[in-house]
Amino acid sequence: MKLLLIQPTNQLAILKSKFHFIEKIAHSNFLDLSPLALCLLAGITPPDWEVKIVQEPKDTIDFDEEVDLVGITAATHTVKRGYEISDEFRKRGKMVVMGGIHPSVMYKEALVHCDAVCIGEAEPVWKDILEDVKQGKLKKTYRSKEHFDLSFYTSPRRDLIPKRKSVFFNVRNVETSRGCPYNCDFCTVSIVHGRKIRNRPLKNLIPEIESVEKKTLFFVDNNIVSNFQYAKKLFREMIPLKKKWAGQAPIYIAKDRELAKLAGEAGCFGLLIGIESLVKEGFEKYNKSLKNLDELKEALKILKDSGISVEAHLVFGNDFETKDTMRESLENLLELDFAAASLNILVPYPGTKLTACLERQKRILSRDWNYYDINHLLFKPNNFTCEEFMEEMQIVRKKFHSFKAIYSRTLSFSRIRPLIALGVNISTRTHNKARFTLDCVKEKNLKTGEIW
Ligand code: B12
Repeated sequence: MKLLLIQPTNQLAILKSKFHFIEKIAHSNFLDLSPLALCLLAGITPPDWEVKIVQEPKDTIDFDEEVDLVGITAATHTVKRGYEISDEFRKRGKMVVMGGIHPSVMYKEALVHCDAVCIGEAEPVWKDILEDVKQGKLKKTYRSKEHFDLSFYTSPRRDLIPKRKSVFFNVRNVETSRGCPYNCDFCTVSIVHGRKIRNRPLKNLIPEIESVEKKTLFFVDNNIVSNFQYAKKLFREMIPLKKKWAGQAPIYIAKDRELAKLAGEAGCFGLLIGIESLVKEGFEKYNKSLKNLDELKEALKILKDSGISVEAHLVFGNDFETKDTMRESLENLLELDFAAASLNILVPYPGTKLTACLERQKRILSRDWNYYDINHLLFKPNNFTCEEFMEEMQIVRKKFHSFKAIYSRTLSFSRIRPLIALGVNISTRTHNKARFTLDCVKEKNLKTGEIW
């Protein structure tokens, strides 16, 4: 039996990279991240199945390939391409199962395009799906009652990732935990992975880390230090492995200096940290543990002294947002010692409380999932017209990514992998330029009538 596993890309990204030279290079050569969900599926697939992994846009799909089952993973911004791929295979009589965060939340929509949807984690149901394919009695949906017990975690088949020469940053994704206890109104993570944190036993995780052939890892956990004691043990055991890694953590990691120091010693060179907002209204809304600039400055210094640079993730567009809060956020951002920043527009992902609220208020402007990529405005903002908000967003992004600002950040991080800081900043600057449009609003497919 033959199984083809596919990670689609975003359709707008394909389009942009056709016209934008640097986008094209960035897409194909800047970063090579392993498709963890697909490697995991391959790892739990019985040996009588031959498995192939295709990762867009680096690999090309052969729709005429002889396969018994196609599996497609998708987030919201990649799901339209996922549906397109699924439709193509089904036209040729192939069976398709979809999974991942978007099909899990929107399984009825997904079932218009595929034969079955795996709602939530695959591990508890994957063997049933394959068995049902063999028997010719695939069900429409598969959903496990319980979350997967991570002590039974099987190593992902990273050997199936096609060999590619990535110019700059060749990374393998690893996970140490699943679940998120917070139930943020804009986030979908707990819908798939649950609200209870589950950590992998170290005796199962450390040999996997050791076996990864690449030196650089990315820990995909929502929070690599969700359990301080576990994280300290993990970092101590990682020191002799001499890996380099980045991951995601809250800023309060710096509250425990020993933890921050151990992370650095274990090879951490970068953390993506959800700062969300840098104004008083935002600190309150997101209930952040560090509530003023001085505390943040101190935390960033502790991390830098431990050899860790921080990419700040901020969200703009909340109802409290005004021109003044956006400018103040920018000023504060420039004052703080971040190596990089992702300046995102709030996205009303399906299944979230935020979306339910905006829907009630009839403020959603587009349900074209291609635009659900943090670069597009998808709802009517509170204190702005769409144009005003986007103009302000341009100013914030442009100023943060001016060449002068990038140069001084790279200098500031000259002791911590400065080329990565430079690469990330240049690539974000390029993405911002290439992807920034009001197209989705102009489509007016779900206009509110108030703005246009
Ligand atoms: C690591 C990560 C990243 C990394 C790496 C992404 C990558 N391409 O590898 C980075 C930092 C680069 C990143 C970037 C972005 N990300 Co991101 N990311 C994550 C994160 C934290 C973990 C993803 C992961 O690998 N999980 C581990 C795997 C094993 O879990 P899984 O994918 O859910 O798979 C399981 C099941 O869903 C199921 N399954 C999945 N696929 C399939 C397929 C089949 C056939 C079957 C049967 C089952 C199945 O089985 C798996 C095993 O149980 C998630 C949050 C989360 N915890 O899920 C956000 C998340 C996926 N990202 C998100 C977003 C929005 C983005 C960005 C658009 C914006 C941003 N934050 O900068 C970019 C887009 C980048 C891109 N081009 O893809 C959103 C997506 C929301 C949505 N509804 O679509 C999430 C959910 C975060 C959030 N808070 O909302 N991301």
